[in-house]
Amino acid sequence: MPRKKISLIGAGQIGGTLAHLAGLKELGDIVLVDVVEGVPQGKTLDHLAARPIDGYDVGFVGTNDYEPTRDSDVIIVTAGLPRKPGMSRDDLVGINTGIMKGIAEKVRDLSPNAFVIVITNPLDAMVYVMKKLTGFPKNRVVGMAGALDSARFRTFVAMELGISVEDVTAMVLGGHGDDMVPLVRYCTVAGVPVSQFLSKEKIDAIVKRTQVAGGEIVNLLKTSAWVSPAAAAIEMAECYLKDKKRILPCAAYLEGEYGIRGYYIGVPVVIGAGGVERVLEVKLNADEQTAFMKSIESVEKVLAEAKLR
Ligand code: TXD
Repeated sequence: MPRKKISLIGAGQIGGTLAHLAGLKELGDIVLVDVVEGVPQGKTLDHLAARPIDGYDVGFVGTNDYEPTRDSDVIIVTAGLPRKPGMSRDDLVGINTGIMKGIAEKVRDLSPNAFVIVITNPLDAMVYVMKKLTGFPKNRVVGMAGALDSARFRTFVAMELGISVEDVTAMVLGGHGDDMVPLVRYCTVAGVPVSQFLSKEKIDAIVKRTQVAGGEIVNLLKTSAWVSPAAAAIEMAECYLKDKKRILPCAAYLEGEYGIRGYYIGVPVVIGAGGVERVLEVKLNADEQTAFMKSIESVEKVLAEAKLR
């Protein structure tokens, strides 16, 4: 069976890490695309030389042109500007929308059957632009945010309890912003509700730290995180390529689910060979519903300000 083709549009911090993780997992041949001459080409040579050491055989191509991306199976988009200290994700909407528009046309024309994972911020708006301008069905355009935010929530619970991250399950819904919704009620430690192990105060502190975890890193690194975002996107790509049918919180296009229509927002979905195969509707109590709707309002505001709707 011929190898799959994974094109990474944007060969920066996250793009380079995507390439490494996809290579290590032998998910397919990898095409790195960037507008900066030399960056995709140089990173490709670096990745090619890592293969003999870790023993994986995939192709890497670095290009400033889109032709090598033709007929990609998966396209992961990180092209755009990351945040600097003091910037909100929403501050990026203007310039990154313009970048998304250019990319969407190439994706539509060259890879009409691709599964597209958008990472670029502001995420819920950029994935909306990608779907709108490619014209792809909703199951083949998805945003990566909830998988990362949920991993951050799990990490902080595990750190607090001094236990393995493998034994913490958690789900963060809503927009990829400071008003995202970590669902405490559904967070478990070895299947047991986290409230049996941590006080409300501790849990509330972890919720807050999860909501601002991206900004915490930006303040330290002076740019966005890249390892964990890349890991989350590769987890999604692997679910698609291997038809794993895992349930992951992703920015999905809703058409009535959760009472929302016509927006991308973070909800639990099943990802398999059909892409976003199903949206799972979990029951929300009054407080969770209020927080979820507040998160939606933030997404609606960004789309309206950018005149995207
Ligand atoms: O959870 C999430 N979704 C977020 C997303 C987590 C972390 C970072 N988040 C966002 O991802 C961040 O705010 C940015 O909008 C993107 C990419 O972050 P990254 O850290 O990878 O940014 P870099 O290192 O600046 O890489 C972006 C690359 C850079 O090399 C540019 O030259 C390139 O994108 N770029 C382009 N490539 C192709 N085509 C076009 N038009 C283009 N414009 C810029």
